Amino acid sequence: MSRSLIIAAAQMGPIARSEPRASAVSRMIAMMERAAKQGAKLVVFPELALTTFFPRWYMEDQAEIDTFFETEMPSVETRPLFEAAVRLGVGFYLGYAEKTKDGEGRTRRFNTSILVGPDGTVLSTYRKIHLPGHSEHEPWRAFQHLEKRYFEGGDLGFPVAEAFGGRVGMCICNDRRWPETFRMLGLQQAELVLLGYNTPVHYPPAPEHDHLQDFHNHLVLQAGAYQNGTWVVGVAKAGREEGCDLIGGTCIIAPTGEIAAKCTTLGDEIAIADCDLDRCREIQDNIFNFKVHRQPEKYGLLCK
Ligand code: ING
Repeated sequence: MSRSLIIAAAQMGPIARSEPRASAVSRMIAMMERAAKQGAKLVVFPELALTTFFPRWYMEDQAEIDTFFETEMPSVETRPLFEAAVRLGVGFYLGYAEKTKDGEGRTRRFNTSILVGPDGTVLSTYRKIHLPGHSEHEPWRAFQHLEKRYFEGGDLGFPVAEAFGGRVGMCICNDRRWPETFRMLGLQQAELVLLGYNTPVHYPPAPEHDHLQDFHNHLVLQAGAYQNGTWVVGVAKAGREEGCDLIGGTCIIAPTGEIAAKCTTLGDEIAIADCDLDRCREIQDNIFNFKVHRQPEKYGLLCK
């Protein structure tokens, strides 16, 4: 019996700055219900899926910035999503801005994702490690990208959890561009890597690459999948959000690097694939059999 898992990538169109979390949550529940009708057991939502992508603005008032963060999960507004998951017997990946207190009572802020089981429990938490953009106001840019200002770098490493019958890892947006992300998960035998992203078409430091954003998105997802023999699900917050065009390109990639399913719009849309986790063996036991072929003693520079 193969370990097949029907997965839905649930792309979201724009979320307006004024859009209440309840609205984003009801959009997600609608997609979760459609996915469940098609047999999906796991639904993947985008990065920062509860609000508009607020790092595009320079803000100084911490109280205003904090309106985009969640201080509990689930919260009153997100509980309906957890309840829908239990009702439908479906798990999900959710990206959101996490505001929390650490052991010493200090306030911490992360760009976070969670993996939630069909019983509504949080199975795994990840905090974004590669924060792109800048930390000071740069008015020359058409829009800001202040993730380095509003978030701290993740402190949970790259966890892989036993879930949904396989080994499931997570990352977030810019993480996908770094081969180290996928290799850290691959070295833990990940069979499924879930990630959400908010990727503007326009990249102010190199506008000559704007036309390559969709190509680079699939390039890194397909490479990450193939070079580590894992399924990869990449889910966009897409479309023109508060005047900023975000790419779509939501897709499910097989361990061979092939695109198994993808979205074709820039709105709320699900793409579904039947993911046989045993197919990871085709790659992990052969071309990328790390034990047999990998030469870590030659890679010292990688961790300098
Ligand atoms: N967004 C973008 C990403 O890495 C970016 C930032 C855009 C980097 C375009 C390079 C080019 O997809 C987030 N949220 O990381």
